[in-house]
Amino acid sequence: MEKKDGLIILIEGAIITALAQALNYIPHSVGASSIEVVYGLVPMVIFALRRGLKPGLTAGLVWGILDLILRGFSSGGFLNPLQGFIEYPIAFAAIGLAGIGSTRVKEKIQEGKSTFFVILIYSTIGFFAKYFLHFIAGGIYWGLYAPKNMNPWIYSLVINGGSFLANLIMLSIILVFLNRFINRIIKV
Ligand code: 218
Repeated sequence: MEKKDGLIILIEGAIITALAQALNYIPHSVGASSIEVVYGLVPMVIFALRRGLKPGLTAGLVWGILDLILRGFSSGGFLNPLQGFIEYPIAFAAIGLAGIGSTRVKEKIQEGKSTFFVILIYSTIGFFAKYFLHFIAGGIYWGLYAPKNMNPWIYSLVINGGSFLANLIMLSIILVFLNRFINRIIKV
């Protein structure tokens, strides 16, 4: 890789991170629940698949720090330093795990085959890692918000498992709309 390529990846990552954060200002809770649809997850996993694991993890990490500063402290998403660390920098970085599928997706593009399911599978890995961390944090720290008599871990499973599924559905729908362009977006 040339020095120039690294700079282009860095700039691309900065633009994707800014876009992902801007999308966080579109209302995204499901009904009155704490289940959330995070539109920025889509550009983030696409970036991870396009540029690979390390850029994906890094962009996620920066997004997490940005969201903590811009929204976390003021929205009540930050409860204490360890919880904040797990649910923002770490959980957001975990989205970048989708990048382990970068080579596989590009092989599919090269073979002229559909990339829909490979993109979905590797995005699922990133989404799952993120919401698994929120699930753990939820069971430990968010039990107070559970309906009376509901076990905190069940509550956390409903909210974070629900968010995980809601985001997978949202991604699938957007992938259908992006069908004609997605390979050109991922191919470098
Ligand atoms: C049950 C429960 N409620 C709330 C949270 C906190 N949480 C969940 C998902 C995503 C984020 C990051 C900001 O979008 C946060 C802080 C939880 N873990 N569990």
